[in-house]
Amino acid sequence: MNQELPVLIVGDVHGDLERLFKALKSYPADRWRTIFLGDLVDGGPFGVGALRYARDRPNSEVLLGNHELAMLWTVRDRSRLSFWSGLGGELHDLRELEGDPGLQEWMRRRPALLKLEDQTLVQHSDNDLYGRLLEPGATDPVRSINEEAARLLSSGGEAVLWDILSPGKVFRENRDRLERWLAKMGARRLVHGHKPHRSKCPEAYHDGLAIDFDGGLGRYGKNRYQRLQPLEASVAPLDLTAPWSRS
Ligand SMILES: [Mn+2]
Repeated sequence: MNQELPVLIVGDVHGDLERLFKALKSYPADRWRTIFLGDLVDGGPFGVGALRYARDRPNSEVLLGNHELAMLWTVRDRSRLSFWSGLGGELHDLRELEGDPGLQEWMRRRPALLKLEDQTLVQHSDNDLYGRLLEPGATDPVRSINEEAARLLSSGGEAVLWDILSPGKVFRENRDRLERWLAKMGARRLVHGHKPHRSKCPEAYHDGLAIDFDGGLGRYGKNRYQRLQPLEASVAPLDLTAPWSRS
């Protein structure tokens, strides 16, 4: 990973590979460090295609979203099928993933969180429940949470993770919780996806302490994803969206 490259954030894709290609056209992979916020699958027809594309894009990192989790859960336990279908799961994508153990294994190792060099914390869901995975007294909280998430994903602990990854809008409604979470993680600001905003660019709130990059990129699925916001609402360079970080 070339950490000298400027950071490009990609919000929730939800199976819309065509719009993802279009959004990334002006950001060549060799010139950007690309961070996908998770939820590449479900809601649209090319979820596994989008996952593979993100996996294979040079200089890229992919975070675990609640939809990747739900899909992995369904692969392990077929009785989850109707639950997952209700989330927008595509049966052809499930078959594709079932036939690709290597991709499953790669998905199970996706980090829940990342912390960038400028102390930006990056995670899929906008809540502090990730803290449940933190081992008390851990010297590296991000690593501790990621290790516990990986352990749960490889030992049938999907239900625990689901309760952590599915709630959203926690920080929008409670700035104190955001500030406490950032302090706990030793971070200065948060970048997340998961809950679609309505702006034309990634939506910063609480004075830029948090930025939501879920700009409803996917054209399919639920109504909230059919507003056809500009691609720039979901895919954008990090620093340009937070003027305070350049000071
Ligand atoms: Mn999500």
